[in-house]
Amino acid sequence: MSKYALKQGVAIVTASNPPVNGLSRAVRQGLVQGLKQAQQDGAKSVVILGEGATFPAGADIKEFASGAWNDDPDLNQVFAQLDASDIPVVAAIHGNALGGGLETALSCNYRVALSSAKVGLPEVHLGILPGAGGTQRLPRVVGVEQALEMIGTGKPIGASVAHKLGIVDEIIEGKTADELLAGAIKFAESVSDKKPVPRISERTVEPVDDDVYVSARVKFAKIARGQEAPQKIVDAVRAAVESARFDAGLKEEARLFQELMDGSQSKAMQYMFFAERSCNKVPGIDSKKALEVKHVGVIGGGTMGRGIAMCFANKGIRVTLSETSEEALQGAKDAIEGLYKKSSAFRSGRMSEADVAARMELIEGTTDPEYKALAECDAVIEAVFENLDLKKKIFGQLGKICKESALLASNTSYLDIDEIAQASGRPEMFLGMHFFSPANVMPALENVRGSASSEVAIATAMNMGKRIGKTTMLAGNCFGFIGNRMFEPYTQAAIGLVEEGALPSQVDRVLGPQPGMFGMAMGPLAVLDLAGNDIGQRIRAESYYPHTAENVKGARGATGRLGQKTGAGWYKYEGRSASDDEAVNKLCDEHRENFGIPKRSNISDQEILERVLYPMINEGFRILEENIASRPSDIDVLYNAGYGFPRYRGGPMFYADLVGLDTVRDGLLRIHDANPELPHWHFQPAQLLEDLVASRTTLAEHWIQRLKSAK
Ligand code: 3H9
Repeated sequence: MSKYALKQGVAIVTASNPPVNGLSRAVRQGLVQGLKQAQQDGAKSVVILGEGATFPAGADIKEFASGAWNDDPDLNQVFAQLDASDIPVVAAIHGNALGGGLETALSCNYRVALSSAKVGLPEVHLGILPGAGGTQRLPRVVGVEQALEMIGTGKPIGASVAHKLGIVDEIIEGKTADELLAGAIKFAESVSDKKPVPRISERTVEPVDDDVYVSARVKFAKIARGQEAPQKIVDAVRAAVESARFDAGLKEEARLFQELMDGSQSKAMQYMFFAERSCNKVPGIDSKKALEVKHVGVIGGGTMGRGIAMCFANKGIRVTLSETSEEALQGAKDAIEGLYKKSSAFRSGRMSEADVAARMELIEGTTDPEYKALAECDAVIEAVFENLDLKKKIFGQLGKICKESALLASNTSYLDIDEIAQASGRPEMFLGMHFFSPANVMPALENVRGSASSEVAIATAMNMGKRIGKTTMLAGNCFGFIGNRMFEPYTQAAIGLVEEGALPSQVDRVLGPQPGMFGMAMGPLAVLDLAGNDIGQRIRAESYYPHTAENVKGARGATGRLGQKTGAGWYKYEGRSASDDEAVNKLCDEHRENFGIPKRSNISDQEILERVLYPMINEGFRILEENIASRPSDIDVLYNAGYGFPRYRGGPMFYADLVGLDTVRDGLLRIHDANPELPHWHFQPAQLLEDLVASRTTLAEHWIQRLKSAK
């Protein structure tokens, strides 16, 4: 809804829809009514603002799924009325004027803002374009090039930049919403007699060379691989220049907007928007129970430990890094400093020498084998290599030395959390915290609850993830937890295809980021080479996964070729550039001969896609059956943030609904029938998948029902 008041002859219309004043139908109606009331009251000008902390941050995204975003009055109808107003309308911006919010402001005659405010058109991150005049009005203010940059990247800008660009007419001194309103009323009074009222829709756009559109297309294809919205944004902005009239441009924008709204990419990205915001909120866990963490111990200064230490130092949290010798400790610290200085933040000047020094000062060191320096830490994260006995020994000692309230966490990516927890002697304060390599860069954090982990421990670990800016979700304890357990059948299937005769580059091309392909950030075999093929072998040897025996077959082909670090794995490497290697083909020939596997030359892209993705999805269903993940959306968020699953496909579980659960189930059975030697477990449909196919229910519908009946 919106609120209305009249002060000193100025009508004040306040959009009110917490938490971000999204432009729901009620808010849209309120804006229209407010304008009408202002006319009836003979107001000399109108100020529009948002209640609480922000100007409207866009259309109410919750209305997209139901279609209510389109109900009368829709945003274009509201903006047509704003545009037609003879009384000057001033948008008073604080917080975030994003998407439909900025479009509201651009439909007003003037815009004022607090200096702390941000404005932007981020619709591209939802798989759509600004559909209420943003692609037509913004170029009329800032020119085509700047508009393409803002709309195509979706990055908001600060009020002072917006002022320089002419989006904001005046910056209001002050910090609070009250100061903004007072300044806006003053501004509104100063323009109330100015005639004619300025309208952005009446401005013209300066044409630009074709090159500008071409280079925008090339840039967006690179930074938003596989996404349709950025390319349509270029079309829409071009329409602002080439349409004979403003109305005609708006019509073209609406057409392109609807095409995107109807497509699967926008549905996936809107789903991800809410999934990313809910994954940190664990059902049944009260986040207020989180303990404060001011000092973190990190055990192990290898690649993972260094990255983890950096995550905390970046947020001003004190770290004590434990290594086995002074030399190793110094090596780790030097490496961390080197990483800071190689970072784009440092190279671009956003991080100064002094910033690096301040972070390095927060990272202390210890080489004491009894970890006495960690006794007062609020949390200790172990990041040594994957060896169960070593981890048990470390936590046995930490259990003796650390203060009682300390959270103890292992960064293991596969091992049994309960077994390590028991060794600590305080399993209720123990959790897995699975960071992804490199931990200072990768956005995902998979926390893993043990059978005894307390609510306090879980809330503390989830809160730590939030504080260090990670997309954090909670998994249950099993081999590989959510992420690596699903990754196992995925990579095994990729290896199996190579054994049968596909080239590694063929498999990776089908799954990978090239135009028109599936869109994973990297193909599975390239990932294995990056991680090191030895790691997977060792993990399988140590694992308690009940189906390991079936899996090992595939890994043999590349024995001795450890990946990028040795210059050869599934590919041969010159620097980082990979190419297919005759030696791998030979190894596979020998392997086929030894195991009597016939060589195939007709493996299609579609077969590759199904054989690699469906067993991964199937494992996701088992993970849900076993309550290892509490929601399908947690799996999807983890797969995007940790494994490079394309966000515009919504994650493996969303993707399963998209292709149809019956298609996935039938595909699994078909593959298994055609290849009976493949691991049965990977291709036997999970019970939950079978049940949903039988009841003709999507996974999303099933989960909504499940949540309702749990209430
Ligand atoms: C659009 O405008 C289309 C038009 O061009 C054309 C239409 C025809 N609607 O992110 P946070 C919720 S498309 C509904 O954690 P922060 C969010 O789910 C829109 N709900 O806070 C969360 O709920 P909960 C273009 C929304 O402080 C809560 O608010 N605009 C919306 O870190 C807090 O969110 C955008 O794409 C919304 N528009 O960041 C802006 N926005 O507490 C999207 C947020 O239940 N929003 N919620 O989990 C953002 O970028 C950030 O939320 C913002 C605040 C920067 C505003």
